[in-house]
Amino acid sequence: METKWWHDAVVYQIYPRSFCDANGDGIGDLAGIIGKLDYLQTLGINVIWLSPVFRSPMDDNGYDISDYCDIAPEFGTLAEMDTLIAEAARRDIRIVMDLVVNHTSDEHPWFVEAKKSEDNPYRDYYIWRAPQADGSAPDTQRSYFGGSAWEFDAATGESYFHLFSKRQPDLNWANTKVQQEVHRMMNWWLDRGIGGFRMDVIDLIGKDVDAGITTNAPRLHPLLREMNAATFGDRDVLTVGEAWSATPEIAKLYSDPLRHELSMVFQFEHITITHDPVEGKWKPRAFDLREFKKVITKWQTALADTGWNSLFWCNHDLPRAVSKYGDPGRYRVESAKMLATALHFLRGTPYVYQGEEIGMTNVRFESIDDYRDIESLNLYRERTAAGVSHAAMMEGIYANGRDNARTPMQWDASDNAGFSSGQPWLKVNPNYCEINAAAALADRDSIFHHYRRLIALRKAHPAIVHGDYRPLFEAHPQVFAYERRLGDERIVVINNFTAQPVELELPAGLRGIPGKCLVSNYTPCSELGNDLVLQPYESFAIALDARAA
Ligand code: TEU
Ligand code: CA
Repeated sequence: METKWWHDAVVYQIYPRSFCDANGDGIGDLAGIIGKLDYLQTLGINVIWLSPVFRSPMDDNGYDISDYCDIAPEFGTLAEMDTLIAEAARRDIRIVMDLVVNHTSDEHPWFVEAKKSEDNPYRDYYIWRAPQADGSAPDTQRSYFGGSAWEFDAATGESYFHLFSKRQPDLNWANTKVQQEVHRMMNWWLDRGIGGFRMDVIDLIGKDVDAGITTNAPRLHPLLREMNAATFGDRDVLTVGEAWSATPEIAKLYSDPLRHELSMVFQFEHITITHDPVEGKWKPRAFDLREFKKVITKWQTALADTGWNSLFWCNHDLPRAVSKYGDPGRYRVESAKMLATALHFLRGTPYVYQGEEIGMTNVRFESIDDYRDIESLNLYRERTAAGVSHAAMMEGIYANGRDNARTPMQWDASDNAGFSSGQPWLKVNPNYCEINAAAALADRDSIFHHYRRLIALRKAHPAIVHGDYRPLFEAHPQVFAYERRLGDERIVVINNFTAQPVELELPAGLRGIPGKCLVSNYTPCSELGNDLVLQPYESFAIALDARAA
């Protein structure tokens, strides 16, 4: 497999609204990000995935774009965007933009035109259908944000399709004009020196509503190959597609270099195992380590020779990792470091979501009125109207609501956690006096410096990037362990996922093998003696001594 720059890269995701506010209006902005590039350079990341900063009425915080070639005034200007790209490049950091082309905002000129009449030249940029004879929606497709996926437009007597909010009408990708418009926009940004694209719900763009198919429809991969050929194919950039519906076989279709589609996809199987199969994420399901290990081993093994994995615990739609999979209380530091080690030694490109590197936690706001996420608010209304109790719905939001990830970045212990001198658009998590970047930077033993070490190790050890993956202790209910091997370089990674000590009997092949501790969240680092007693959330990686191994 040809080595690509993003094989040993580590990506840092920024949610601009919540990262850093430079002008005191309570909303994060590009100037705030530029001011923190040195912090990110110290962390050692090479890529910033920037969630949308384009002009938008912010119905879904920017995932509803009204102008793809301009910056939302609350985030800044195109000139500032160029400065961010240049200043990041000076620190060997590339900027990956968020490509949101399954839908636009209903304020995008294309949709404003399309709504004017049935024969408007832009009408077919979107998906319109006549309502049923009884006036009901064309079909029963639901929106992910609640309600029907069809919105009736009285002026033209037809309904338009929207898988997300009704202010996010879906584009009609069967229309070649739409394809060309998007390709033109993508090349416009590539010409400005960006490092690639994260592609929003890309598994939906091939949809065939008449056949009732939304994900993985037949024309999806041909569309991606055409996009590749028309835009980033001959440019050395990173492309990652968000694909909630991906299986390992489908992920290989996207990321097999011989197919000329994408670099990798975000798949979510290790996330949805914590969702109720029927009620979804609003009815949290306990995390089962053995189930998790099966999923990880499946993906590591299936994409061992073809394609490439992305590695992540959280993003702007998901709860905070330490709260979901670790312990946000007594063992917050140990468990956050363990989760980082467990993920960063796997095969694939790791993604760090802003605040993860300092162990930020979920939040429990008193009132539903403190929440801002359209998905949580819509589903709160819909589900409580359908009889779900306020308390049960709040537990769902506390566990899996998206605002958990969107509370302002905690920079220091000053007012508003140093995020803003104004009133933050979303309340700051009250634990910012204890959990903040300034304290983490000052503490050599902090989660921040642990991430720094992991990111540096990925650059120094080819086995972490290209080595084979071999699961260990597969049946163990508390321990997630595996080995990475490349030539005679062998690295063993052992993680206790619980607050209980674990006695571990090492297999013959590992017993007594000397090695060098690469990273550990306990000192001294454990050795591979005969047996091991792991402390709560203990986690370490050892490079085995090749002569002995
Ligand atoms: O997310 C797709 C998606 O399905 C999630 O929105 C949804 O929240 C899911 O329940 C995850 O828990 C992408 C973006 O990441 C998200 O922020 C946007 O809201 C959405 O698409 C629409 O653009
Ligand atoms: Ca601002």
